[in-house]
Amino acid sequence: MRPNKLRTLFAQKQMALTGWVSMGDSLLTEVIASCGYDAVTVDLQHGLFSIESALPMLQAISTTDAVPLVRCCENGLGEINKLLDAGAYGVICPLVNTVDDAERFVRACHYSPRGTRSYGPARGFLYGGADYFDQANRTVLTLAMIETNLGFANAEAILQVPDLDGIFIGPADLNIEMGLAPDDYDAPRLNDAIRHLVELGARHGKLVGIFAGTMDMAQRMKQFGLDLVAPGTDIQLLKAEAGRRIAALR
Ligand code: 3PY
Ligand code: MG
Repeated sequence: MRPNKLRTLFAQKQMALTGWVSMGDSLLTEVIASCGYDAVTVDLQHGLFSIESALPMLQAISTTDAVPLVRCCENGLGEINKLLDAGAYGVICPLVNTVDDAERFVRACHYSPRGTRSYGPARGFLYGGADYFDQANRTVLTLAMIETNLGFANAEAILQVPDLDGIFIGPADLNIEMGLAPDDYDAPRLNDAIRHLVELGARHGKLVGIFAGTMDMAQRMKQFGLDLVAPGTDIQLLKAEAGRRIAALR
């Protein structure tokens, strides 16, 4: 099976960068994927498109070397199975609050006996290779989002769920839960919480990723030692650069 390059980077303790596509368009996804990211995440939670659009987006990513990741819209076997069958090499699951949530997520991503993933890797074979079934459990990455007070309180236990590769921090939702503005990415409480989660990840030998809403935050996350950083969505990148060019020419 085609190796998961993210696993290689993580083994070498190198921070990986993921693009984040939420516009549901395969050409735009191909543009993002060709920019040099280590991975590209197709966001089915907040992306305004349905699962049918995820397939051409994953196909667009695989015209490049970027690893195809998805954020599922919820912790459900059906959608997660379809996305893996479509060739996703990693799943970021939103709103994982308890060990039970994390266990359900890990089971959805793994074939028996570890999990309940059903067999039918239609495009998994094409992207992954003929030995997909033998290697899939070891290849696909599972990242549980910590983005609520409850998830934060349970993070250490969640990190110890077997075969969960790590956590992915949702700073906007975590801010809201802490009574802060979603985009208050410089808030000391948020940054203390992130540092604490990074320490927990290191203690348990698990990965810690994050969405970074600003470049300042992305730089800070690099200093904090995050394993995986998403430095903005496709929409944020377009808006920022269009705004910058317009302002420069006015
Ligand atoms: C959050 O910040 O809550 C996220 O889910 C990032 O996409
Ligand atoms: Mg969120």
